[in-house]
Amino acid sequence: MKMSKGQIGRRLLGLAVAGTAWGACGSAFAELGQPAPWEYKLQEAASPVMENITWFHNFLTVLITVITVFVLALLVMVVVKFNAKANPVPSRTTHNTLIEVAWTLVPVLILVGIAVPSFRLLFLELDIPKADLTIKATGKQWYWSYAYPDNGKFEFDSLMAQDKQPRLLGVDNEMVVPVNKIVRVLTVGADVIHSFAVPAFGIKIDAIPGRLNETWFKATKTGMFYGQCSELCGKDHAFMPIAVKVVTDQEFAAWVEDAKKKFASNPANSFASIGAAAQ
Ligand SMILES: [Cu+2]
Repeated sequence: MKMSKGQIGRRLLGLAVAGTAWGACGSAFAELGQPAPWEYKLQEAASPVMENITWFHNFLTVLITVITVFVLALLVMVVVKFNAKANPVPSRTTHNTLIEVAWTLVPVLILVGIAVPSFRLLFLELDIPKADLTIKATGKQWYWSYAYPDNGKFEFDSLMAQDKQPRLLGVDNEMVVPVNKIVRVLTVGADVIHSFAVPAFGIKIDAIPGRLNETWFKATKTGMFYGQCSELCGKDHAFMPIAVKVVTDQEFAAWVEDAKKKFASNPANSFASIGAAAQ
């Protein structure tokens, strides 16, 4: 079937409109703590670190857009004004001190402007504040185990639950944390390298066998927040989600009491009972 120019134009216009509509859907369906269909932006921030990451990302996006448009404009100007037809007798100018100083200094200043907030963000992520509680996340093939050494030394496994929503992110036992408290997360790998990542909190840290890594987050909103193992760790790498439930202080205290009983029979907790027996 041959299309006229008008038909092709209308088809292209239709595609552009559809693309814009998808884009709009992405933001319309954006949900806190989990991915949304056609989402193209970062997940909504639920921690100070993620708020900073989002700001830095937006800042860089604006900056590179301005630079790219500026360079494109210069190129278009050169093509139009200085081609052989429009400019048959080229200028023989070889140096211009002012412009040479400018095109050296301006990029340096831009890089300094990027470096300052970049380092500030790095320090925010890596300089771990005094923690209100510590949770140890152990990556295993292919699920996570969470230990609460500050709250009764219990540990439990968190496996993906097929029947739970959101699909491939729901788990049987969520990691539970109190809202507005600084949580220190220790990560370790039991077998191979995994990676503990929760986008809404802006954390992603490798869980390596024989090495304890640490990071932190302060969840500023209650609700469910999902992440995934982010280091290719074997055949079920895609099926070891991370689900973090952020609750109030009272709810957290109640959960700790329940969890101590519920997970008492977990063989992983034997270290606690051995410790008690030795005393
Ligand atoms: Cu993994």
